[in-house]
Amino acid sequence: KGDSGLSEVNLLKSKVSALEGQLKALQANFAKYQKVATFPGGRTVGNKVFKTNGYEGNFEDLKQKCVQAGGQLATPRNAAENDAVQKVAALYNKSAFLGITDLKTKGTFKYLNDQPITYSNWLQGEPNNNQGNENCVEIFTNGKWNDRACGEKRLLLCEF
Ligand code: 289
Ligand code: CA
Repeated sequence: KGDSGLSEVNLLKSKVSALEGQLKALQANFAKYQKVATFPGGRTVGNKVFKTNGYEGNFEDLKQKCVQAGGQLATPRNAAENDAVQKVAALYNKSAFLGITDLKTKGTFKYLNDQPITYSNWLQGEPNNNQGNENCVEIFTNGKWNDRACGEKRLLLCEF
């Protein structure tokens, strides 16, 4: 029993060592794919990836395209995430629609999961619901937000 206990420990040691090697290889490969995902139109904040492919469309079109790709429209939830989205928009010199609307609850902007927003970066004087027809949110290349008609065409910017 004593000997077999020792060989069991040695077996486990060699398994742990093999797993450590595999983890190291996986981490290196993950770092490579993070570079792929963010070159050139992407940014990461923590585990979130913000990415554009340069496409432009109206809100519904963009929303659908992000979901189809396995993500959702970019939804910055704090200043760091807003900075990342702003940098991608600035790279393409185009405003993008965010995953925020007041389509269901006029005057109260919500995330696409129907929760009220907990972070915003409105331009001074916004949201103003110009002509009573602005239920979507665009982010300008300077990072500020404006409510805008959902039928306008803006840059596709998804988060994953
Ligand atoms: O159609 C109105 C928009 O073009 C924008 O016009 C002005 O910049 C401001 O009134 C904005 O709030 C508005 O979204
Ligand atoms: Ca507006």
